[in-house]
Amino acid sequence: MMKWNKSSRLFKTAGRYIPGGVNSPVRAFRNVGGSPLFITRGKGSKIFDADGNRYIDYVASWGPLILGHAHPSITRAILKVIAKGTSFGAPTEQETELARLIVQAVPSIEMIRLVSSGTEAAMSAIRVARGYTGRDRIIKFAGCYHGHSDGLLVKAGSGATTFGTPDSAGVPRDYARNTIVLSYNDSEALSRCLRKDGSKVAAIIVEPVAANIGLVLPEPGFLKTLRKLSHQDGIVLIFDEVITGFRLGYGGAQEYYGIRPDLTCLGKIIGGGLPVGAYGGKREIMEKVAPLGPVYQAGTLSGNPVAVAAGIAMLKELRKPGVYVRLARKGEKLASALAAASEDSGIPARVNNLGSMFSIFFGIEEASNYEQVLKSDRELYRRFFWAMLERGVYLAPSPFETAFVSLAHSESDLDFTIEKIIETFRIIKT
Ligand code: KE4
Repeated sequence: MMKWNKSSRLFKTAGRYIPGGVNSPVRAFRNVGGSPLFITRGKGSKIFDADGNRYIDYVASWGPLILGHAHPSITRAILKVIAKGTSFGAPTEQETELARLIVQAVPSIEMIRLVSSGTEAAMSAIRVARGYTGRDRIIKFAGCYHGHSDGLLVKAGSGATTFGTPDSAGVPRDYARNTIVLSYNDSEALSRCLRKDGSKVAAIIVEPVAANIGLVLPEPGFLKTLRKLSHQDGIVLIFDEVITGFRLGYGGAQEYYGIRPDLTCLGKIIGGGLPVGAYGGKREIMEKVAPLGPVYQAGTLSGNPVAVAAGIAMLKELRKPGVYVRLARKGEKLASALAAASEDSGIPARVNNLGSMFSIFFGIEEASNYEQVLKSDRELYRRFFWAMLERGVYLAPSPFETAFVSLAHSESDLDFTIEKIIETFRIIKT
């Protein structure tokens, strides 16, 4: 049996100085109970906690670690630059190199601004869309999460749903008034809304594959309808690819589904595990961004040389041939094992999988929007989570997150995980 005394002690101490003992709510294990593991190191597909336990990691720092932990090329890239200084507050050649790599990888991006988080990327993209169109309204989809800026914390799907508080305290009422929230995959509701308000809407922001309510895929035609209707009304279509960017393919979800948004938000993977976000897209829109245009956005550590070095190393690894085929095969192998375990054990569950991402929703058959996902059996997920953790498999401590496989997950990691899935389904049934 695993022991977690050291993590519990560390958690108690952390709680004296940091709200909830964590620097981001979802890490607090509130949705699965118990106290979080304090991680001391990671290597490849494994992470190790303060009590010396080892786990196969499917959280991957919530997405960035697509190559696994402490990948040698990333570590080397960081070590190479760090001795030359960590930040200058001045342009560096490497920032242009990372920007160029992203522009080459994502056809809809003609120009891009680097920031330090996905929240900043989404918040800034919205502001540019408003500056470009002169309109105030935005449309988002229930369950989609775009970071914690005020206007987007309206039915956020990630931490907020885990906490059952779709709107956050502290967000002024009139901010939410400009945010219209529709149901993901509901093209009908979207066209009704645009018939009424289309001319007032600056932007539609969407996760092309929703990954903050667990993994929920776009239904055939949904993204195409988004593109067609937004184009008709002169609305800026923003793909929030903070998770799917360089995860689903080197060109992200937009390449996978063949849709060209006007703006794209990126984060996570492009920083190689360090803080990098970005927003970019059509030149005529991005030219509105200061100092070129009137839309202000800034950041002391934007394009930070150390973070950018990690990001460049990451993208150079990901553009190697065969990477995404190998990642998808690993994801599919685990997803089908989960579906088979549900079938064999008679425990109803819906497994969604796309490439190296997957989620399991207990007790429901359909998981194609927020409302359906909320009906899933959280108690059963909690039991599943702990049974897997005790067996050395670290899944997301919330049913409203997505599991990620990395290139570092070996065949034996996958086989071990499948063995534990089968064992766990046997015991959670009781
Ligand atoms: P950050 O500000 O956390 O870098 O990115 C915000 C963000 C924006 N867009 C999407 C689609 C995202 O998924 C996120 C952040 N994702 C969450 C979990 N899925 C990060 C984990 C956390 O909040 O601690």
